[in-house]
Order: sequence, then C-alpha cells, then structure tokens
Amino acid sequence: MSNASSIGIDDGLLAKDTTAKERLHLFQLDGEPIFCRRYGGGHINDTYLIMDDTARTYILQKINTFVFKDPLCVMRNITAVIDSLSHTAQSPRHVLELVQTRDGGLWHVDEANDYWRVYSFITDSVCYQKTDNLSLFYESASTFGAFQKQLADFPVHSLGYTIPGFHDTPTRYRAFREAVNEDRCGRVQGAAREIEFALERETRAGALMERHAEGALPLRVTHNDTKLNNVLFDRRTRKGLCVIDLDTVMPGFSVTDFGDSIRFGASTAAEDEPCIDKVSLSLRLFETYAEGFLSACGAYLEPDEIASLCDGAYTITLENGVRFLTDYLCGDEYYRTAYKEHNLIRCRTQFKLVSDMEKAEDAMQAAIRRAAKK
Ligand code: ADP
Ligand code: GN1
Ligand code: MG
Repeated sequence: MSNASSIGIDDGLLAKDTTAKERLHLFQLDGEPIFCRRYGGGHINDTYLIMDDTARTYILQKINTFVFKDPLCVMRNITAVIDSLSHTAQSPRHVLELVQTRDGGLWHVDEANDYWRVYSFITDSVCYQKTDNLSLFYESASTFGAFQKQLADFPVHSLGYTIPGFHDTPTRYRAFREAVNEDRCGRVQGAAREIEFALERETRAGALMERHAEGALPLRVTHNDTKLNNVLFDRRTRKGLCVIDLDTVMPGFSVTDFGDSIRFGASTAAEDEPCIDKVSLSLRLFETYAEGFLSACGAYLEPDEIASLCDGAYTITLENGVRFLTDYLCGDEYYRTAYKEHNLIRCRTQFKLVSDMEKAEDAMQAAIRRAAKK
C-alpha cells in the first residue's frame, strides 16, 4: 500500500482549509497554487499536498506546537541538517529542499505564532505505510543508515533538543505513572492489563540510558522517528531516495534509530492493527533491516553500538507502547486518533512485539552477528 503522489486533479482546487491556502501566497512558488489537500499518514503535523499552475508540487506543513514547544529550534536544526546533507547528496531528489518565503526566509510565523514551511515535493517518489517486500525494506534500512553516515561528522552538540527527553525511556515511564495516578479520563481500569505489562518491564526500560551514562553509547545526530513512512523511494526503481520528517533530528543513539524502524517495519501488521493475532515480529524483516542498516553505516558504529541494536529495538518498542498508553490515559491529546480506543490498540501492538522480542532474543542477536559479518 502506498500514499503515493499521483495527483489526480479530479478534486480540482479543494483548499477547504482556508488557513492553509492563505499561507501559500507567502511562499515563492513557481506559479499560482491550484490544488491543496490534506496529505499523508503522520500522527503529528498538518501536512498538505500543493500543486501550482506550472504543475510543480509541494508539501506545506504546519508544525504541531503542542508537540514541538520550540518550533524555532526545530527549523534551525532542520535547516542546518539539510545544508549539511546537500553537500553529499547524490542528487537534489536525495535531500529535502525548503522553499523560500517571499521575504527570503525558510519558514513563516503567523499571527497565532504557528510555524509554516513548504518543501519541494520530491518528484516521482513513493512512500509506503507498510511492506513485506524484503528488498524495499532493505532499501529503507540503507537509506536511514546512509543518513547516519552522512551526518557522522556533523557537530552533534550544535543541534538543539526539539523535544527534551524524547527517547529517555525512564522519563517516559514517569509520565506514564503520573497518568495512571491521575486517571483523569477514568480509563485506568479498562487498561489494567496493559498497565501491568508496562510496569513489569520498567527496570529494563533504562538500559540504553544506563549504558550511555557508562560511556558506551555515544550521542550522534539521529533522526529519532525512523518509520518506513519517513523515507521516500524512487517510484520507478524502488530505490531509497530521501529521509523526510526531520523535526526530531537531534542528539540521540544510533540504536534507537535502528529500533524504531524495527518496531514499525518488521512487524507483520500495521501499528494500529486491531486484530492482535495478525501482529508479530518478522525475523526475516528484522535481519533484512539489520543487513541494510549495517551495510550503510556499520563501519561508523562502535562495537558497543552494534551489540546494543537488539536492546535498541526492544527499548523503543516498549517506549512507544508506554507513550501510546499514556496518551490514551490522558485523553488522546498528543497523537492524532481516529476513534476512542485508537491509542490503546496502538499500545497493544507494541506490547505484542515486545513479547515477541523477549522470546526471540537469541535469534535476533544471531541475526545481528550475521548481518555485521556481511
Ligand atoms: P508527519 O510529521 O506528520 O509524519 P511528514 O513530514 O512525515 O509529517 O509528512 C507526511 C507525509 O507527507 C509523508 O509520509 C510523505 O508521504 C509526504 N511527504 C512529506 N514531505 C515530502 C516531500 N518533500 N516529498 C514528497 N512527499 C513528502
Ligand atoms: C509520531 O510524526 P510521526 O507520525 O512520523 C511520533 C513518533 C512515534 C510515532 C508512532 C514527534 O511520528 O515519536 O514513534 O508517531 N512523533 C513525535 O507512530 O512524537
Ligand atoms: Mg512522518
């Protein structure tokens, strides 16, 4: 399945969202905008697909400032990282490009203090929500791995933290405990099994942070949201093209980037699959991703990092489950949801994957060793 970009003008100029439409005139598009509609499957920002009368396409986004409290930090990080990536990108389609505003800036701040930006739509690209195609998944891995490699010499401490403590799993657990204690939506009782599952694993949740404190996991420039739908592929060759969704690029652990791709892409079902029997960890997809990732950036990683890849997958999967559960208990303020139990369903899929990883620990480690040797 893809949410690819075949832009049927069948809808003509929709632009029901007048605010988004008005913002377009503030950017230096090639022509007059003639098409504007909501786009993509992201849980956070408001994203629109735009076409102008020269048939050039763009992505317009409003940053979610409930999630990103410091949008200026987000845009500064993004512009610095895009600038650096542009020096080594194989072609303009391999890196995001921000379209300038009419007054020469790279983003627009409106009267409500909302931040807007426009990217060139990467032409002939396709984006997947899910795949069981091994070569496609391998491509996503080598694209994220190449992103790490390209930024290996970037001064990591020059980046701000766009969300402080984003992948600090023990801090996520503290927020979760608070949500349980407050029970402000009366949802605790209905989520008792999931709450128990999370609490039973709290001690293991701190493993990466502890290893970092001991000096084992270095801070690197990481993406921190390495879902399959945050990489674009060439529509024709199906080769990985470009890493997108750079809002969470900040200092982090390489193993977390690896792990986030696993929990999303090496599952046999969607992140919000309601039928839990369909959800399992695919060891084939896991090994394929490890091969692709390590082929691109293995030489830049320290042995400790390679040895911690499985823990990265485990921790980030647990963390995402805990985050979805916390948001469910708090009344769904953070993630976009389509129905009342949506976050609880998402939490269950993550916890199913956590259980699978507990059972498959040895097989996962063996797969990493094989992939590292290739
Ligand atoms: P979110 O933070 O909400 O996930 P993204 O930045 O990932 O937002 O964008 C949402 C979707 O829009 C992506 O999954 C992708 O399909 C599409 N998209 C974003 N930027 C581009 C781009 N420059 N070119 C083509 N498609 C894009
Ligand atoms: C959010 O924006 P999107 O949909 O790519 C979230 C990630 C979660 C993910 C779960 C800023 O990502 O951390 O892992 O949903 N992004 C933010 O699907 O919180
Ligand atoms: Mg995204």
